[in-house]
Amino acid sequence: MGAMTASPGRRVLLAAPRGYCAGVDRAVIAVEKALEQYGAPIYVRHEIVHNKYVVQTLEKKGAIFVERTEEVPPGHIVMFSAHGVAPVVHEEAERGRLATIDATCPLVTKVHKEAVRFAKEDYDILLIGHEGHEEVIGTSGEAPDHIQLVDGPADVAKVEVRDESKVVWLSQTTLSVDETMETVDALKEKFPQLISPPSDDICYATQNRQLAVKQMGAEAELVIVVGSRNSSNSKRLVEVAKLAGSREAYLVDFAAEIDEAWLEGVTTVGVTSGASVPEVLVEQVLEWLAERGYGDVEIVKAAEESITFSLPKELRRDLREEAATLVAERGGSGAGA
Ligand code: 10D
Ligand code: SF4
Repeated sequence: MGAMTASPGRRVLLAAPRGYCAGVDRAVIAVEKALEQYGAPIYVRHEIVHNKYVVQTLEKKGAIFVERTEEVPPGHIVMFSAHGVAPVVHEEAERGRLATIDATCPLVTKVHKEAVRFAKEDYDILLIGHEGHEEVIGTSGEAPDHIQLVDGPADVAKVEVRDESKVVWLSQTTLSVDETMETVDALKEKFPQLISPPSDDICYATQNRQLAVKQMGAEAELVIVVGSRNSSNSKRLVEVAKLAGSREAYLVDFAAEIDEAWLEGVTTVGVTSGASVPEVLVEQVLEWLAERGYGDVEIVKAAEESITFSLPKELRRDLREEAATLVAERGGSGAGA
């Protein structure tokens, strides 16, 4: 390997923006703050964000990740992940005598509210998203009788609605912008009166990361996206890079997963990361590349981001006390702390 070098011609294009979005930042800090304020364990329903490193780091600090609300013992605190939950999950927590902290991203909550509003007006809601993804499970749960999932353009043929003059589309926040537009075009062809969401459901962070990777995909022969396999927005970055012209694009959790063979005949390497990825992991990838002659780093800037969200309001209350009271009033073996 040797020292860090910059071999002539070889360079790295580094996407900006990349990595943490405002919703992820808020959710990760919320777990850390809950651990500080209330002590371990803090249960988290579903991975707080879809990143292996984040989950492992929080586990070491005392977070316990579960898939089902029922796994949390009565009298404990449970946090809901940034991807959002259906109303039935709040009911499960209530039945389980749990104090809750909701780390759902406000931009996911916005889509939930749109779903509730259009369902109230008795629209058929076509929710564009990936089947089985946590976010669409949560959004669909707001109005299961009104919402049907459309998983890409190929799904349009099977869509049926009750009244063609009352149809709206909504979407998951982390989709490919271009593929979503293809799906919407196909839906509009079928239902010309289809209405669009009042504002973009695909969030600013998803859009900006795709814009940046598109720019560098046109120049880089190889694009390395840092992100986990279950991260929808990270996976979309790999697809967008390839469509933009990069010969190859790969998703890696850690620098150690990069294969030397990917570099064969490559002069320009693009690097970016998903919205759930801490910057330290990108730094390690840049070091790995520098050790192999790709030490020149040029930023490819597609947008400026300054948005931040305030922490979940529940962090301002004494939740240990609340959880203990729930158990004292309604029975069940409590947290004992
Ligand atoms: O899979 P994904 O892209 O929806 O989630 P990830 O946790 O990787 O990134 C943050 C995005 C969220 C919480 C959904 F908006
Ligand atoms: Fe929120 Fe967008 Fe980040 Fe999802 S990707 S957590 S919607 S800001």
